[in-house]
Amino acid sequence: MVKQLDKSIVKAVEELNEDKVLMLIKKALEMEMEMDPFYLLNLVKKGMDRVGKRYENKEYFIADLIMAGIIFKEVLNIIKNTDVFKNTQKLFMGKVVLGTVKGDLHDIGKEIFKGLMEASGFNVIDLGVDVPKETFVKSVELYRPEIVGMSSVLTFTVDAMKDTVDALNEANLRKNLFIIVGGSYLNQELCRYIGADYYTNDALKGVKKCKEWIEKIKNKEMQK
Ligand code: B12
Repeated sequence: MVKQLDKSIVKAVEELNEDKVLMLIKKALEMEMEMDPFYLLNLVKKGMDRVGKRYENKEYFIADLIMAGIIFKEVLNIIKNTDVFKNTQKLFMGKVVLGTVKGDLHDIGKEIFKGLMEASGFNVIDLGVDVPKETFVKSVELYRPEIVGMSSVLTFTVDAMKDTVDALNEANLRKNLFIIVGGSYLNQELCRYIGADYYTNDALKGVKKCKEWIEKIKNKEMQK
């Protein structure tokens, strides 16, 4: 039953059948015990990857990518009402400056990371999409966050990430600042090239790493 529902969700996303996707997601959430919101997000992501493949194969066009984006945002709106995205313990962990880098308009991954960080008690300063390095630098000067998060899913915007890290270094803002980058194409080698502290293709892993960083800073301060 559950496996069938999994397949139906991935397929409905791939076919860009908005009504069916939303109906199935609501149905899956009602089955609480069996479907956790993360698992559901991953199913939708799987469907999105297939949309991407169809776009590469020229079966789908830009309008279809736009539709895929709309569907994912609607799913996210539903899932954001679940406990996974709520700061139920009213924690305050620290500040994060977050944005999708210059040249890139994709924001779904960023929104997922933002929602999860807020649920974990972080104050997220969201700079939006297509964010120039200068805006990152100014925001770090202004808000003094413990973490900078950058998102990019277009391979050709990797240099925008590198340039942003370089600009933060040049502005002498790197001390005690953890830089985390996220995006589907990133890997260890690119992370080194960019000069970030950590990369991930998984928002949840990113949140875990950010929490570890905050713990590290707190421990350091206690030892002073
Ligand atoms: C929807 C979509 C769009 C929508 C985006 C809508 C929106 N609001 O975001 C629109 C229509 C705008 C779009 C436009 C384009 N797109 Co597009 N798009 C997609 C699609 C289908 C889904 C992307 C997505 O949201 N995935 C789901 C999210 C959840 O995944 P994610 O972003 O990877 O995020 C996860 C992790 O990476 C991580 N993460 C992400 N960011 C961060 C940040 C931090 C700090 C952390 C810790 C983690 C983290 O967490 C997330 C969940 O775990 C992909 C295909 C695909 N396979 O991804 C193509 C894709 C990314 N697009 C592509 C292309 C080519 C384009 C265009 C250039 C098309 C064109 N000719 O105009 C334009 C570029 C516009 C621009 N300048 O940005 C290519 C990129 C290829 C490449 N080599 O770079 C892809 C891969 C399609 C393909 N297979 O060809 N697109």
